[in-house]
Amino acid sequence: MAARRPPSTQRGFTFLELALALLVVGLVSWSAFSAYDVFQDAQDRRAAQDNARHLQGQLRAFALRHGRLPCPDTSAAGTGYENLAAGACAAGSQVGWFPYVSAGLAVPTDEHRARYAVYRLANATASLDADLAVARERNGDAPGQRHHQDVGDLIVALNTAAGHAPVSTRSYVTGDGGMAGAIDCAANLSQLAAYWLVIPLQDRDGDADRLDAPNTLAGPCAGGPSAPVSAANDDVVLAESPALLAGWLRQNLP
Ligand SMILES: [Ca+2]
Ligand SMILES: [Ca+2]
Ligand SMILES: [Ca+2]
Repeated sequence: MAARRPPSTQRGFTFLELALALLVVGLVSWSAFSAYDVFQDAQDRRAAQDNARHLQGQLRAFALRHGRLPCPDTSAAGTGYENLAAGACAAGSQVGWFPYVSAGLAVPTDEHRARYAVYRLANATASLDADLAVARERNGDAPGQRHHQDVGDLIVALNTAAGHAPVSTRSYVTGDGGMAGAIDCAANLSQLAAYWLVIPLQDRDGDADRLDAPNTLAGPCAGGPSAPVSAANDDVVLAESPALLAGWLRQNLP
């Protein structure tokens, strides 16, 4: 007589087991995706920081060559050209896009295209003029002389600006939520900026603008460069005070 097979221990998955298995698979792939997102975001931010430093290098080279800072590109579309009128930075142009084409660069994709502001406070007396976007003779060299309207005159303007208090109508940075005080453009004018650059990356605060609060398309205020990245703001800010920029230019005079 043939041995009777023992009853099979195999059986189908119960509905509960199946549901649990699917849940685990779902959780594993979700966490893999979020880890990938975090990694990708960190990479994007590092690239934007490199990009901002590269723009700073271009801007400083421009200053050495032209005796002024670039004039912003105030076109809505960001075509990459300085907003010049009769060869000089148009009055009132102090915030816009970085003028990539005028500075010899290609216009990057939207997420890497920098907002840019420059400090401009003109004065009828040349030695007191602090319009950093305009080349002007500020220390008495006659036309045709070697130092007529060169970087030395920009340094005079930067030294003048270094003595100004920040005001809400001209380029400045607010705090960082830490040492530099509250991130609040209205209540905390932390430091006057000779210029600032903001690379927007993604729209983190969901206002349909890649820039995130406190950065906006409109005003001369930028968030503190040392503010930590947050869930609501991934913008990369680079700013330089007049004193810092003057010091760098003095050390790198042609
Ligand atoms: Ca001069
Ligand atoms: Ca952003
Ligand atoms: Ca936004």
